[in-house]
Parts: sequence; C-alpha cells; structure tokens
Amino acid sequence: MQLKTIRKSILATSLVTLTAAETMVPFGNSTRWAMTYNGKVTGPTLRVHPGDHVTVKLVNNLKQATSLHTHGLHVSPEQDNPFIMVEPGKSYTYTYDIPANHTAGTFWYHPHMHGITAEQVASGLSGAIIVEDMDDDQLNTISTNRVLVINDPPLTDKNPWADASDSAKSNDSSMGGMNHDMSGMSGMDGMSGMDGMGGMGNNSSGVDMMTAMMGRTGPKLLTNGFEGVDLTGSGGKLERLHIVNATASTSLKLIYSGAKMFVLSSEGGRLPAPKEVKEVTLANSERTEIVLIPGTNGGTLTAQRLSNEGNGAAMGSPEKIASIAADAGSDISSLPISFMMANTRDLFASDVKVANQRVVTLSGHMTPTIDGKLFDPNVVNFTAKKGTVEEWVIDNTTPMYHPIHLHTWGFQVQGEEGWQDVVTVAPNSKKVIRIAFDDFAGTTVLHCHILDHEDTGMMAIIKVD
Ligand SMILES: [Cu+2]
Repeated sequence: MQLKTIRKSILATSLVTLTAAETMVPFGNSTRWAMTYNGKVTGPTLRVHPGDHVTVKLVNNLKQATSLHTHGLHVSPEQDNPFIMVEPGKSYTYTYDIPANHTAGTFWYHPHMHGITAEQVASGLSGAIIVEDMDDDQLNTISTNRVLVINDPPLTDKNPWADASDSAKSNDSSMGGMNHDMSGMSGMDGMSGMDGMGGMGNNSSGVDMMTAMMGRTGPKLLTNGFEGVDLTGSGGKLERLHIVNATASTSLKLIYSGAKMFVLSSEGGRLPAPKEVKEVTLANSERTEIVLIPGTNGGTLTAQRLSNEGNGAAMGSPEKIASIAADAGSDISSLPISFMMANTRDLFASDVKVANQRVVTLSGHMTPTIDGKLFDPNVVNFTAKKGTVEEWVIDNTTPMYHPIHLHTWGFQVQGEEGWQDVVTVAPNSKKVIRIAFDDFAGTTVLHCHILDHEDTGMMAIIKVD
C-alpha cells in the first residue's frame, strides 16, 4: 500500500491536455486524413493508479462538437459525463477521482457525441487508459508494458463523411440530455448543450442505411497507425501487451502463431490468475492484456474480422497486428501464479442478494432499439438503487450481434470469467448479467458499441439513486 501512497503524491496534480483536430498523418510512404488527439495517430496513453486524481483538458479544434468518455473506468457519472459536449474552438476540463480500490486493467477514452460518435472514433479519436496497481510493480520487472490500439480508419485524403457530419452538428446530433444530474459540474469553458435537445438525429452521420446497420469499417486494420508493428528490444522480458479494439464497428479474433499466449485481464480488470488461451475475441470497444511467448522463430499476432451478423463468422484474411521477436522472454515460470489485487468477487455466488431482475430486449433490424425505444435524452429508461445487485437478461431478438456497453458500473456475465463493461449478445440469443451498483449515484447511458447503432438511437438512459 505504501507504493500507492507514494504514487498518489506524485500524480496528484497530473494534468493532460488532449487537443482534437483534423490532421494529415503519416501512412506508408504518404499521408492520410485523420482526426487526432495531439496530432498523433493514437492518443497519448494515460497511465494512472488507484487513488489518483486525474485532470484532462479537452481542446476541440475540430469543425464539429466533441466530448470525452473514459470507457470502462469506474468513476462517477458526473465526472465521466456523456452528456457534456464541447463546441468547436472551445475546451472543457474533466476531472476524474480514481477510487482507491479501482481494479488494474486496460481502459480507453474516446468521444461520445451521439449522432457522430462512429465518425469521430472511426476517424481516429481514441487512446488507452492503463490503471496500474501493485501487481504491475511485479509485472513491470519481468515484462514489457506495451499498448496497441487497433482501429480501421478511412484511408482517404479528406473526411469522407464531412457533409453529413456538418449538418448533424448544426442541428440534431447534439448529445443533449443536459437536464440530467448536472449539479456539481465544474471546469466549464465553452461547454454547451444545456438547451435545445433537438430531435437527436436518429440518423448515422454520413453513411447509407446499410452501412449504418452493419457498422462502418475501414479497409485495413491499423495498430498504433501501422499495418502491424514489429516488437523488438524486450531485453529478454516477457512481451506483455495491452490491446484496445478501438474500431467503430469491427469485432476481432486475435490469433497467435508463436508458442503460447496468456490472458491476464478481462475488460473489467485483472483475472485471478494468468490463463493460457488459443485465441482472444475482442468486440469493438473491448480490451485485453496478454503475454506472448515467442517460440524459437518468434511469433505473429494476427486479427481476423468477425461478421456482425449470422453466426459471427470470420471474414477476409487475417491481418497482422504485431510480430514478437524470437529473443523476447519465454520464462513462463516468472509469471505470477495469481494476482494479489485481482477482483475475485463472484456476483453469481449463491449468497448474493439480487435486488431486481429484468429483461432488456434488443429488437429491430435496420434501426435496432433497446426495449423497442430509440434514444431520447429526456427519458430515463432504467432506474436502479445504489448499493444493490441486479440481474438483467439481455434478449437479442435481432439478426445482428450487439456489444452492449454500460457506463460506470461493472458487471459479470453468467458463465464467463472476470468483470466486463461490454456484453456481446449473438443474434436470437440471450445473455444473463449481474450488475454491481455498489457506488456512484447518477445518470448515464448504456448503448450498443457498434457505434453506428448508438448513433442511430440504440442507447438508453439509466439513473441510479
Ligand atoms: Cu448494435
């Protein structure tokens, strides 16, 4: 615990500025158009610790409004507030108090501008958040600590969705909903959206109906802006990678050709112990933390795109994510047998009291909905009590996969290991989750993380008090 105290004193005043802007970025021997934070193809990695107070100033130099969401981070809905929007030329300072008992893990930040979220994330606005705890002190001595952010942006010389996003910005697409729990807001500089809810733009920006339904994808998977990265210079340490699927709509299956692959974390933090796997499926917005053992000739991590409909079959050829050098560490015995800070609480244990059970139905095809309703910023769809555990059956009656993301409160999926913030429900099937509304009263959202679905209205408001 002493280590954390020391870190907190160092990081207590940490201030990060993220400047969102359209930028020409290097690609191959040429350049491509992107939306970037601080001019880079991937936003800076925010490394934080339980107990930290983090300040992030978002400067909007885009031609459209934007915002910031700290995906998966367990902070109050007032701080990670999806109803804030920052107009072009303005800035907003977010502050985050990371709870002292926050789990370690891989999280990420991205815009949450209803109506144009898919456009902004697909264009490159994303970065990783790594929460490190005392287990990381040990892991950092035996392994690398690299961050790979995967996306599939348009490979164009200008914004392919510009016209639509401009019109969306000027009328209906603002996130609105500012009447929800805005007390105690601070850091305001040019924030807007307090009025004029508008019609919420139940159309996805700049794409046709079919693309909005299937979710927009790009021609190539890029890893930190490259068509695969070559990882060398581990100094004999194990290769430990934090991987973020930051695509707008593309589910991925990661496959490794080297000797062994171990998963250390689920979306919601570290597993009780490292687990050897053959492959890792990451729906868009999901993350993993893995250790790759090279084998005699090294190894290559590839990703296969998965269809968002039918049986979720693999599509196209595997695309390179990273190659692992043969001289990377291979001493598996140095991996911890278990993690001392892992969250081993089981929400499906027999002694857990379930305060409420409900069925949440996903329906519709061209325009998917939650419980038959499109997002309305003035309607609270769900209410729950702080300090309770609820059981939700997510019933997907549509022919598409939907990775459903709940802000703020972590949950467990029946039959699956670890904690999650995204549950992917296959067509015409159900999944049962239990949500721990332990702390943080407030109002936020749950939505499909196929971001074109979110933008077309597959989002609902939840209020916890
Ligand atoms: Cu969806």
